[in-house]
Amino acid sequence: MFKNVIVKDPGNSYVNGLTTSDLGKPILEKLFEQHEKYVEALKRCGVEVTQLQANEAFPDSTFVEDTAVLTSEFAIISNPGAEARNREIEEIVPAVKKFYEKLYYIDGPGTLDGGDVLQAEKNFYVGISDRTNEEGARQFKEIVEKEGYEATIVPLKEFFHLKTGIAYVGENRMVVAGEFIDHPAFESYEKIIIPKEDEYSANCIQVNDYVIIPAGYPETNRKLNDLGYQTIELEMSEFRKHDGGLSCLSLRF
Ligand code: CIR
Repeated sequence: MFKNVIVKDPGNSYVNGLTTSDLGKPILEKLFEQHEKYVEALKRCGVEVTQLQANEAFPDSTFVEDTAVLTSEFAIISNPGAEARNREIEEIVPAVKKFYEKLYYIDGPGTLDGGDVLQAEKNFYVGISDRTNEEGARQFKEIVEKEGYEATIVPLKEFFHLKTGIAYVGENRMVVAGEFIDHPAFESYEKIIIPKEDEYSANCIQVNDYVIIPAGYPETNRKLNDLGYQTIELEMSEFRKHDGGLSCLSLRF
């Protein structure tokens, strides 16, 4: 069960953030409304929400997931791989320290974005991407192994972050898309396969009794409902314009 989440409001500078998509300029009014609905959905899942204020100096800082990896016992502060985002950790450290005594850090030259880390019970999967380098993944693996977890390093071929294309929804089940559908690292899991046209919905989050999914993917919704999951659908258009998904907007612990 998750008891807490940390989120951070998006600011007006969000429009100046990083993106690889050609989906157009984010509309701030819609962005703020979508973020509010996200926070409401988390509260409905029964978690306590720590809501950090927007920081206009860091346009992408609403994507808090990239700044840390939080487990039930310890926290790892990441070292975000995009230069423009690296100092986002300065405001996350004090927020995380309110909950954790045991903090680890990924140090340069290692880089790691939390979006490249997937936890499934006692197993971690760490993507090597444009943001997470081998040294960052190695440091992460060393830390979690010391803490009694296993870690598998997964070099990415196409996805932006590891969790762009995969989610763990409990009960040994993964939601998988693209390069992860047949990936040997995930072969021991039962899989909910997401086809190319619905790929964005592979980034969903299980929070206690619910799975939160992006709106507009009835097939993904149906697959989850058929397996007995209760779902909450959320509009994500303005986050998607800047390569963001549901998992990116919170740290859940
Ligand atoms: C970035 O390029 O860093 C942001 N515009 C999007 C980050 C998305 N985060 C994630 O997938 N964990």
